[in-house]
Order: sequence, then C-alpha cells, then structure tokens
Amino acid sequence: MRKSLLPIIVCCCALFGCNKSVKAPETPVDAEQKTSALSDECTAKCPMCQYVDYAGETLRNAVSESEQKNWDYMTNINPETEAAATASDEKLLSVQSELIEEANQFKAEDASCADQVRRWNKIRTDTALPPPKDPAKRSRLAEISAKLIGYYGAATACEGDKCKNIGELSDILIKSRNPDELKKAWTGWHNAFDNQRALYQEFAKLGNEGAHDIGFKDLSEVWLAGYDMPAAEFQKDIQALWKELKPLYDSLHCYVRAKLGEVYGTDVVPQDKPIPAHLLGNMWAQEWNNIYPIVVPYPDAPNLDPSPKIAEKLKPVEMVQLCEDFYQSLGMRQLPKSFWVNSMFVKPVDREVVCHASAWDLNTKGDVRIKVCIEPNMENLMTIQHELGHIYYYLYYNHLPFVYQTGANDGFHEGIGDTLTLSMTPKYLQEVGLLDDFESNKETTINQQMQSALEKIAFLPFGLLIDEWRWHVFDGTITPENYNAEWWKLRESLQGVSAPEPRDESHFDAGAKYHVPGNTPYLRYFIARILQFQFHKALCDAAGFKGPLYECSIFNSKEAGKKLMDMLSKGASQPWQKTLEEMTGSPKMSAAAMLEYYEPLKAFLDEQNKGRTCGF
Ligand code: X8Z
Ligand code: ZN
Repeated sequence: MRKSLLPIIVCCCALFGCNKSVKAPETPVDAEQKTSALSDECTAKCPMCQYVDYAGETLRNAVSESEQKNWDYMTNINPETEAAATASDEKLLSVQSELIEEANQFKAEDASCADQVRRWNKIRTDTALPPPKDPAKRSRLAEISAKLIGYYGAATACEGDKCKNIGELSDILIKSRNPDELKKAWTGWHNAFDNQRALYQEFAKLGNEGAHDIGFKDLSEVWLAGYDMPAAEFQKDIQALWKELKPLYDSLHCYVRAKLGEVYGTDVVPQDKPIPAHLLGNMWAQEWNNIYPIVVPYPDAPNLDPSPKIAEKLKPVEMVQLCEDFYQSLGMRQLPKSFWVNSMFVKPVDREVVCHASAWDLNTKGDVRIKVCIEPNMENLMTIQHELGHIYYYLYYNHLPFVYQTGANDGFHEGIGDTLTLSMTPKYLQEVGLLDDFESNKETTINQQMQSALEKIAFLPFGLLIDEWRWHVFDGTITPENYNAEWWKLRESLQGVSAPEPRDESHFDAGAKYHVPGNTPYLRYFIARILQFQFHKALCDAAGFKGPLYECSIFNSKEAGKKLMDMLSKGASQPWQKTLEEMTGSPKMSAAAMLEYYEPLKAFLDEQNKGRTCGF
C-alpha cells in the first residue's frame, strides 16, 4: 500500500557536504541519460553514495511507521486512528520534504555510478503525493488525505435510518434485474460523495503545490515521471496500445448493449448510445463479469462459473490458502505465519473499515498483510490472487535497497497476481475441485472467453479514464466548475457508458471511486491489463506449453515460477524495459498477446454483431 516515500529528519548536508548551489531539479530521464558514461562499479565513497544510503534507510523507517498507522486506521476507522494516521503522514511528508530538498542539492554528475543516480532520482521524485514546503500546508494535506479515505471507507447510502454500505449496494447491482432498483443503488452510492467535492478540490491544489515545490509543473507530471522514459513518449505508447485494442472493446460493447437491450428494452438501452452505467453489474461499470448470465453466448453449454462450489466448499481463509497453493506450485515460498495472523480476510461486524482490497508491506522485513472483505465467489478468488501478487513482489524484493522495493513500474506490481488468474483455467478449476468435469468444445471456449473478456477487455477504457480526468484536474484544464461534466464526457467517449440520470455539478461522481479519494494513480491498472498477457505468454513458453494461449495454465510449473521469481526479485533496480525484455524477449509493451488470447471471441463477436449498428 505504499503510496509515497517518507523519512526521519536529520540535516544530512552537514554530514555529507552537499553541493550548495541549488538549481531547478532535472527530470529523472534527463539525469539518467547523463550516467551512460559512468562506471557500473559503485565503489567511490562520494557524498552522493553516502546520501542515497542514508536517505533510503531514513525513508524506510518513516514509511514503515506510516504504513503501520494507516493499516490501523483503514482496518478500524475512528477519530483516534484517524488522528494517528494523520500525524504519521504529516511526519512522513515533513521528512520527505527535507530529504528531497537535500537531494536536490546534488546533481547527476556528483554520482560515481549509474545506480546512484537511479536511487537519487527515486528519492527526489518517486511519490504519489509530493510534500509542500510550507509545514502548515503539509499538515493540512495529511489531514485531508486521511479524511477523504476515511469518508470513503465509512460511506453509506441511506433512506431514513436504513443505510447500505458498498458491499450491500454492489450486491444489488450484481443481482437485481429491476432498472429502478439498480438506479437507486447507483445514485445512492454516488450521491454520498456530493459533499466531498470541496475537500478534493483543496487536496488537488495542495498536491499541486507539493509537485511544484519538488520541481514539477503539477501533480500529473510527478505521476508520469516514473516510467523510465519521457512522459510524452510513454503516453503515446499507451494511446497506441489502446488504438490496437479498441476494436475488440467496441465489438464487446456492441454485443453487450444488444443483449442488455433484449433484457431491459431498447427504450432503457438505446442501441445507438452509451450503455447506462447502472446496468453493467458493477458500481463503476469498470468490469462487467457480473452480467455474464445476461450475455452468456451459449446458455445451454455447461456452466463454467465456480462460484457455487466456492461458496459451498471454501471458507474465506481457505480461499486465500488456495491462492497461496498456486504460488507454491510454482516453487515459490510459503507466506509467513504473521501474514495469517495479521491479515483481515472478512469484514468485521464491530467497526468501520475500508473494504477495498489492498496488500501491505508494513516493515519491509516480512510483515506482509492483505485486507479484503472476502465474499465466497470467483471474483473474490481472483482479487485474492491479485493481492497475493503484491505480497510475493514485496517478499521477493525485500533484499533490495528500499527505493528499489517497488514494481519495475507500477503496472508490473498490479499485473503479477492478474497473470496467475489467466492460469485459473477451467482445467485448473476442475483439478482443485471447483468445477465439475465437462467436455470442452467451441461453445465452452466462447463462454469462457466471454467471462474473461467481461473482466479484462471491458476494463480497458476505464483504466485510462480515471487518470485522463485527474491529469487534467491537476494541469488545470478541468476546473472545479466542470468536474462532473468532464467526468461524464470521458465516461461516454472512452467507455461508451452514460450516467443513469442527469448528473450536474452538485455531484462529484469521480469521488465515488476509491482511488480518487485514496490518491492512487490509476494508469497502472491499464498497464497491468496489457502486461499480464505478455507475462502469461512468456511463462507459458517457459512451462513448455503448446496450444492456444487461452488454454494454458502454468499451475505446477517450476520453470515458469523461476522466471517469475527472477523478475520479482529485480524490483525497480533497473529500467522496466530491461526487466520486461528479460521476461518476454522484448522491451516494449505490446497488445499482441492479448489480441491472440481473445482471437476466438473476436471472431464470435464480429459474427454476432453483423447487422447491428455498433459505436456510441
Ligand atoms: O484496486 C484494485 C485492487 C487493489 S490494488 C483490488 N484494482 C482496481 C480497482 O478495483 O479499481 C484491481 C483492478 C482495478
Ligand atoms: Zn493491486
């Protein structure tokens, strides 16, 4: 759950003798370019090498303290835990502020080797929430951050004194087929965030001040500085990936809209407009797997949903054990005892918590935990697999210097567990007793592909739009007067999803999505959706699998496990392009594996959509 780096205050320039001429900081990419001539051997006892060691350790301590206090807060929301989390975050911001100021008194040329520059860059720029220099502003920023996330965690939609939380409202979105009831659950949740708009506005302003104070134009620049290449080029690559995948998304959208039209009527689902957001089985319409029963291509083929058996056979802790078994089948280590003791697997009945699933590394020395409000179904089994991906990354890079204890880029961190979900094929599910035997044929293949695409393809534009919106909030092209209008413009144009009712500026619909109040950058999930197919293909090759990619499971393959562990243990110690190349043979993100995986579905969708007017 590390969102930002932070430390313990000592003026280390006195200790290490920093270069006192303060200049505008250079971008990480520019700084690293200067290091190509530097030696690979970091032997010199120069001031910068002492500084990066010192700063890394200082950050480790402060981040660990903040993680501890935030864990306490998010697993037990009350005024005391809120105050403690705020205090630890304020301290973190203050330590971070000092360290960055000191870091900026060095320049790339002060390094004796390339690795020092990489670590120095991370110390001064690797944060989702850069600290303002003004202590009063840091204090307010820490206060608002804690308030926004605490409000999200405890939010409910009430009618009189009967209130429903996000779990209960989501249940309605999954199960109900009554458009009025669906709309009520949707608006209930979203309206709960109307009163958060002003706080978020203040948050964005202070976040931008922090960005400015560490040498960036605004917060969007900070977020985009972490990709080992110029931000504009990275964004161009992302757009190119989306362009390649959009035809597949459009085909799925067209097919799903037609099916929803059959169920709800074309007056509720007009066939030439975006799909109303409350009909897609998810509060944010981000993944559509919950409406699989409505859109199932071959309803008479054997049922491929393991959820009934999961509910019948597995307790929450056993679902986690099943996921751990998968990682161990690859030759990976057992999870530590403390994981089982300290994690939160079910929603407590006696207190408020943030139910949104997350994975934590509390001390970078093995105190790892997950926090999930587990419900016994396949969606939750995949969420657990996702969270364990984070946990294994933590455990396998714990030996690295602290600033490298993160994903090769943030999409890698999000993509590890997801890669393993691609191996949870019907055959795997049969092997672990969660599906009855069935004869695999063209119909079952298409049904399985549909189930998967509703989660992975449907998500793609959503993975782009959250940060499209935030980048423009931060760079000032979206102003508070237009927060909601611009949000819905993006929802309609990128996702082809519309608001269930007119949503004017009295609402703050972006604030109803966890990562906005939680200040978690979101592009990482788009990146992860692409990378996981590249990883899957590379691991299937390593496992010696021959056959169509969608049938491959790396379950039990020690060869695949070794390749995966090698990647995890590198953390962020080298540019992600190098890590990707070692894993897949190519340094570039590519949509090819994802397109290959869904070839049968694409052919099916195009056949089905003949005669339909697609587009939105
Ligand atoms: O937030 C998450 C994970 C925790 S990192 C549960 N995800 C995104 C979301 O729920 O919006 C995973 C998929 C996208
Ligand atoms: Zn995650």
